[in-house]
Amino acid sequence: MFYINRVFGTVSFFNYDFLSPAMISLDSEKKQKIFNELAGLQQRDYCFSSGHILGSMCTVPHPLAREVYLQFLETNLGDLELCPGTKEIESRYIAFISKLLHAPKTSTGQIVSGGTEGNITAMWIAKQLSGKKEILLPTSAHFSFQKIASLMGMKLVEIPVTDDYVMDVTHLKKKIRKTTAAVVGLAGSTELGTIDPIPEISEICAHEHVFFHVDAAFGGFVIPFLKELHYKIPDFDFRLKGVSSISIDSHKMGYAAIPLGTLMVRKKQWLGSISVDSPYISSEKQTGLLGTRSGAPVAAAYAVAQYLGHEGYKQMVRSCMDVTCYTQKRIEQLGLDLVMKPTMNVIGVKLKKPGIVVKKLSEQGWRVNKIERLSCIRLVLMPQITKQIIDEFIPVLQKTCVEVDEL
Ligand code: 0PR
Repeated sequence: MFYINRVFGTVSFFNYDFLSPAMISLDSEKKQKIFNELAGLQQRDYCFSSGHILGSMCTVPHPLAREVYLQFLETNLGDLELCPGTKEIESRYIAFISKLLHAPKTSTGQIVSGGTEGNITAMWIAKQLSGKKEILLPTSAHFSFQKIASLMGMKLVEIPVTDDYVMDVTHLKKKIRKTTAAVVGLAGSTELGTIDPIPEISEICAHEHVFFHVDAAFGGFVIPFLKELHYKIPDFDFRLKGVSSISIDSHKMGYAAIPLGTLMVRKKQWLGSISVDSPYISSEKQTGLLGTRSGAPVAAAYAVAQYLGHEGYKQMVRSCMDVTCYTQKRIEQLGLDLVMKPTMNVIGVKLKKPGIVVKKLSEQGWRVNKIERLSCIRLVLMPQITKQIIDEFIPVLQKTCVEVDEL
């Protein structure tokens, strides 16, 4: 067994003395048995390449992400001295996200595992900075805030939404108080892909000196490109002075591998409020929730961003919106109603019994989500969904809706 020592460029034998030869030599029979077991179980999973997953906010990772992920499997960004190269990749990826979100020079980013950790980290900072515990958020906010309330003893105050399913700013104004730690706005809601009136909320928060977190887990890789494609949607990024932090997920519309998101904060020093001394690792301080964390998804996402570039993401969003528009038309032709005109590549289809329809579709191999709260099913038109797939899906949806008296 040999390996290339990347630091000194030498080739040496890998010291596997701590394992018996039988444990490391890849006995082909034994390996096959394990693979068979795993493959048997994996067969039960739905896979994105089937085209039948219409309700997930994730997608098939870009082929480059696969290759790079494997190459960085052993890296640990929790110990920066061991991985200065991977740390540099992380910095370059944060610089890419920073540019996408027009973050100012004073800002910095924290790599996180996704939207949940991004929201937790943002609220942790808001609590530390303000010493307060109340979070004002729209009723449409992601359930990760329930975890935040429970973990950090914070209180959630729900702000109602308008008929367009976005935060009602008049209510927000009334609810901001001395005890408010943070306001949360959505740039791409989980249920319908709506965008809250971020510019108005930003102005209110700047005026009241309240921390304003934008949850752009889904919309962060969509809205910048929609704007360039001339869609009329609100601004959502750091160009708005009242925006304090933004979380954005690469494992959703960033076409990268799970798990990866970034939390960008307006001022570098804010991360100090969530840093702890780390006396027995190479860096003096460690920031954020995790200790050991893989560099593999970071390197994979950076590779994808380098490969696709701004234009590549824009093309992807254009194509997702094209398929969304097509899907909307086909659904309306069936005689079903949408909850609202889609803002981005998420569609809510109104149904009387969404749970039953979802179950029946699942039995036929199609995965969509039920949203009982809004009496609808949710379709997410991710990059792997084509018009041909929609052409296959529509007759199945029609037949199912007829069977259960929805049509
Ligand atoms: N914020 C928003 C606006 C989200 O939509 C989500 C997840 C999160 C935060 C939390 O992100 P993580 O799950 O990355 O921590 N929204 C997706 C959803 O609930 C998560 C998801 C993705 C679920 C793919 C299923 C799935 O197949 O739909």
